[in-house]
Amino acid sequence: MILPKLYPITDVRLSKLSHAEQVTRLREGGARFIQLREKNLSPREFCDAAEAALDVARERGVRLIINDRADIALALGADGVHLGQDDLDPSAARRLLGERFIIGYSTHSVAQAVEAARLPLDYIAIGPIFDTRTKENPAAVVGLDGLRRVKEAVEARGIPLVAIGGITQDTARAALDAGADSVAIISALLDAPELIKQRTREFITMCKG
Ligand code: TZP
Ligand code: MG
Repeated sequence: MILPKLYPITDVRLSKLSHAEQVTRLREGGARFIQLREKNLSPREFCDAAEAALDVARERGVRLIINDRADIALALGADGVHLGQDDLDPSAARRLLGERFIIGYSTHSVAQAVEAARLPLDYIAIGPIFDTRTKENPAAVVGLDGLRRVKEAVEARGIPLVAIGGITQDTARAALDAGADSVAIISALLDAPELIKQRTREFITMCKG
């Protein structure tokens, strides 16, 4: 699977916008692959919000990944699910979803990434690369050196690597140069809602260079 270099993730509290509105603005800026991340709504509420966002995504040619919830991804026919270390086991998610769905998986160390390389995944995320205030109780910072080590460890498997955590316009290039195939970003895209489109464009331009 080819991942776009920019992988935005939604955050309703930070942006003060619905998931659908965030997808709209991110798409206007050029994003084509977006994760819906929701840590505050009930599963039922998240499913409703995701359905509305998926309508926007389908209309505009965006692939949508659902954070945490394979059941919601399956029920809505989203493009995939992103699982953490405590979510449904990726092999179980693959049995549930089949080959058509994208499955991504969060890792926080070289050891976890090596373990992940054996699983039926479409991409592996590693982070936090830098300090982040967006995630509650983040694991220890991995750093660019850690990212390089993870790349070396999983390279032979040929699986795309997503860097996440504290990445900004100043550091996205370094993360890509250290081996990330894509950078996943929340606050540097969303903390000023009126700038989402512009910042998305800027990130995409920078990631090309
Ligand atoms: N997983 C590791 S760090 C992180 C997640 C979800 C938060 C990323 O947000 P930001 O604002 O880009 O640091
Ligand atoms: Mg999770």
